[in-house]
Amino acid sequence: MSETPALPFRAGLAALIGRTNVGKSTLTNALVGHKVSIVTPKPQTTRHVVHGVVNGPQFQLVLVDTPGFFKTKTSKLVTELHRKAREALDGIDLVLHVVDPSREIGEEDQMVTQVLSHVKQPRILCLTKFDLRRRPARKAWLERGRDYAGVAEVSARNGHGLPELKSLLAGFLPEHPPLYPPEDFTNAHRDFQIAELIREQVYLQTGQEVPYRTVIELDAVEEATTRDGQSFLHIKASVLTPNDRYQRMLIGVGAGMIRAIGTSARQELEHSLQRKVFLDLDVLVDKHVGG
Ligand SMILES: Nc1nc2c(ncn2[C@@H]2O[C@H](COP(=O)(O)OP(=O)(O)OP(=O)(O)O)[C@@H](O)[C@H]2O)c(=O)[nH]1
Ligand SMILES: [Mg+2]
Repeated sequence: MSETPALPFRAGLAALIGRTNVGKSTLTNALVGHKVSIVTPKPQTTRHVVHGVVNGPQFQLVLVDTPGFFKTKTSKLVTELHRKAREALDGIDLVLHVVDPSREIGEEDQMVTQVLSHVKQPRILCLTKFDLRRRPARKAWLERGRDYAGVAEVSARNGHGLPELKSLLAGFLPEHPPLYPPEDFTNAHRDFQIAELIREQVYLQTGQEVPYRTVIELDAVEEATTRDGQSFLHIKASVLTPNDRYQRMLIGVGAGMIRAIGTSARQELEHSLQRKVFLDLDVLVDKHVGG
């Protein structure tokens, strides 16, 4: 009786590239099963490249979530984000071009398509937001799918097509031992994740321009104990912003804004860290914070 040879283990990196707001971070989180990257309805949410790890029976797929491409009058932040997205292509095994068929194909999509037409790695086209009924650009994207090594249609919101996408991507990974220990689901350190969860609330709770003029600084993260012996994490952080006008907006009338940001950030932090958190949040002017 002949034994079936064991399947080789596959591991590698897949970069999610696309226009801003298509759902790259939401898809990363849904595939990983943990929140490794923050998500908001505002463009240019992701500022840093984050790895999310998906472990399968015979593979480890490392997703590289990147800042989205965004066309605007060039600001330092946007140029920097584009550089990060391009750099994320170095040393990766395959590219997942994430697109949103609920929006017409625009200039930013063309820009991404053009950047990706030069990459040597296999490219997969992934249409997101399958749960939305109106997807006017679906047909046009599917036609463009001919130029890719594979096409997937998914919803990160209801899970449609996610197992199929995982298998599709895993098939393109090289034979390689795991890159991360099986218990890790991200390369991000705890303090980075804490600052990101606070930044997410700044994005969610403030108006159009404010979030882009902020940076979160962690001043201290300390173990502490209440008088009745309950342990908690004491986090002291500051929202830095370049001038008084933004500072006033962030603080809000009667400190209402910063209090709302603080309350929801604390709830998110407690959920993510699975423990009690005390968050002490300040708004400070730092003229070096740009945008
Ligand atoms: N209906 C629906 N909405 C989604 C889906 N995936 C993402 N979204 C929404 O799309 C918006 C943008 O999602 P993100 O994951 O932050 O998009 P992104 O591509 O990472 O954006 P940047 O980081 O700014 O480049 C958010 O409001 C998400 O809730 C989906 O599958 N279905
Ligand atoms: Mg993102």
